[in-house]
Amino acid sequence: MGVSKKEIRIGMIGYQFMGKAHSHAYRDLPFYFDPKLKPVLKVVSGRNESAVSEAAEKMGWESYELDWRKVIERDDIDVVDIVTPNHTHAEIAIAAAEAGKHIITEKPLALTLDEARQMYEAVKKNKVKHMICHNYRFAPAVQVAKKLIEDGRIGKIYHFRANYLQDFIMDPEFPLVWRLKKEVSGSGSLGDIGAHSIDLARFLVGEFDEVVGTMETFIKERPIGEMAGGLSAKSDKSTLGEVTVDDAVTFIARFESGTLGTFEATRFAGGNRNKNKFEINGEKGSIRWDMENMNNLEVYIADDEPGLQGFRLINCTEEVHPYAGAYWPPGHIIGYEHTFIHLIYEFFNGIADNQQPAPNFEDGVKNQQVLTAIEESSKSKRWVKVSDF
Ligand code: 4PW
Repeated sequence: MGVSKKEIRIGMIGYQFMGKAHSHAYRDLPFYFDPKLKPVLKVVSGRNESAVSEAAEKMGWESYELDWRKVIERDDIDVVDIVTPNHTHAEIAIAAAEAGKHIITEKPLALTLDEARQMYEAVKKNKVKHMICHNYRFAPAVQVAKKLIEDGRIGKIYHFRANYLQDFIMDPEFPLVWRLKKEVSGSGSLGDIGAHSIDLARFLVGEFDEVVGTMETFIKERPIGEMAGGLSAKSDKSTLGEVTVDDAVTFIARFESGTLGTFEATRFAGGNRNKNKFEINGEKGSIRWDMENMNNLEVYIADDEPGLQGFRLINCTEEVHPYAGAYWPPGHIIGYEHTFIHLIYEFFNGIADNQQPAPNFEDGVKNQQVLTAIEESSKSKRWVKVSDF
């Protein structure tokens, strides 16, 4: 028997869709990787006792609490994980930081840019480590794209083109869930899925300079209802309420590097369940990625031999591909849930090494500045500088 590893004790606030993804990551992380700290699933919290106790039992949490404040007060908790709707992030994160807990939160960082900044100030002041769950950065193929760019294989980047397309609310009878209420979610497609494209763009291309965009709400009223796991929902269909967020957003951007960006985030792209994709065109080549085929990266290198030019398909499942070697032999693919394992691996190693991993609350604030600029542009119908916010 080796020396036993130092533990890291987690308290998770919330337990639904993202709670399931995070719980799975904590459980599987030590199975595939050798993190510097061993996760212990100490406590999960939620307001509905029968639902939270069932979730605790099913997902392997040692205990549950009915009030998130109790989790933060506990001495046996090192990390607070926030997987609740967006309007609760700031209050929980600031209280957790004041209590000296490290924090991981779902995206977008907060309801507003102002709240996001307060969260970032709180983690800096209390010197705790922090991360935001932009998990798609951690797909091995996206990491390979990053390396190709950093190694100069694509050269100067001219275009970043991203679409994040979903269709789960196209039915007008899909209820008015929290994701469709501005006071709970902050925005609609923009912050829920557009924020991921913004994060991928910042990761791969760099900072945004200015944006111009337009947002639309196609279905203005819906039956009152609740999320019911994943992206499904249930409703009573008798009462209607107003949808106060965007169903779709389209925007273009200029990056500080001179790259031009073209973006679309919508929940009205029928047939596209979770089509999160980007294409990058540079002076020496191009790169394409699509979440629904997340193990593959398409790469075009302009100085390939004439006659053999075109996009090559790289299945990023080999030992040489970031994170992939921890799993299976080449060609044995991984999935959505594994991106969370990689993110949490970096988080725990960062805590152990006293290094701040990314994406973190600073990235969350920068992302939220872009979201705010797009909303402002959609209202004013003009180009908006991201640094104005
Ligand atoms: O990553 C996506 C999200 O940010 C998820 O697949 C679903 O859509 C859940 O929230 C958004």
